Amino acid sequence: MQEAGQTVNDLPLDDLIAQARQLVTHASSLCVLTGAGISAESGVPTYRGSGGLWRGIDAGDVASPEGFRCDPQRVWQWHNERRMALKDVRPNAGHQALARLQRALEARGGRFVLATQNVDGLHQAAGSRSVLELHGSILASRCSVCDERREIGFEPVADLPRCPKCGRLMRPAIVWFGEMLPEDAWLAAAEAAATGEVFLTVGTSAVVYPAAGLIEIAAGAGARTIEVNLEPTAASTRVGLALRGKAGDILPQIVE
Ligand code: BV8
Ligand code: ZN
Repeated sequence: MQEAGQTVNDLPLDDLIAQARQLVTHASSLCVLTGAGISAESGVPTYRGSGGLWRGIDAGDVASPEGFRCDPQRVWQWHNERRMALKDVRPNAGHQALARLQRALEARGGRFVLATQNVDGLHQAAGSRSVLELHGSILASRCSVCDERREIGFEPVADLPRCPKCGRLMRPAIVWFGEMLPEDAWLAAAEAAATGEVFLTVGTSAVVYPAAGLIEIAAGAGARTIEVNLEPTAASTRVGLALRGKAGDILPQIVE
């Protein structure tokens, strides 16, 4: 039990996992937000941690509309390299635990919503269904002008792919800084966070908005909130249970 002055998060990790398991397995509605940390154990680099994707380069150059306008070749090259690096990457135990959790919860008539900031498609590869891709997908391209969209998978694309419909430049189907999130995905995620009984955030530093705002929406609506992350995040003081460790270790214990 907690000593005086201690918070629940000072309890041993096993106790916290037991409490999280209790909440998650009895929830009738659960909303999950994931970030790059859940794919780290699959070998996909995160953005801000050590070895992060954005170490040494300015995100604005390769993850903003201005960067694309300024040097589309460089942006496509950077995305081609990321996609080809994803070719041999597999979902890990963390992705698989969330896919199992969705099946179990839905089998007993519960409501499960998974919103991810990741663009790597690993939740879908693990069997998760109806994944809300808040920041789009690196495995697709879309026209920079019309609504044409093409799945491109892991294959390299021509230097500067052109839209088959209107001839303009195709771009990665990713949400860049300063761009709106896909409205349907965002609204579904915000509604799930506002109405869910339990909210679980996994592997995100919680610094990018509006995605990180889902944690506040859930907490503000009275949901029980749980964080699974390797290190403290901008949301750690806002959640009820903060579990420190690897998603691939902790999630299977919560879901088992
Ligand atoms: C918008 C492209 C405007 C995809 C990305 C000032 C204050 C507040 C907000 C703003 C501001 N100035 C501008 C803004 C808005 C801006 C924003 O939030 N900026 C932040 C950085 C300050 N947001 C936007 O621009 C968004 N759009 O606001 O629209 C608007 C409004 C109205 C009308 C018109 C327009 C768009 C945001 C999307 C940007 N796109 N990337 C790509 O290239 O991949 S963001 C980028 O960060 C990725 O998408 C990524 O998903 C996202 C979040 O990163 P994380 O997933 O959290 O990854 P990170 O590396 O940071 O953390 C990983 C964590 O995992 C770490 O904590 C680590 O400890 C942990 N971990 C590691 N290993 C493990 C682990 N945990 C568990 N297990 C492990 N094994
Ligand atoms: Zn077009």
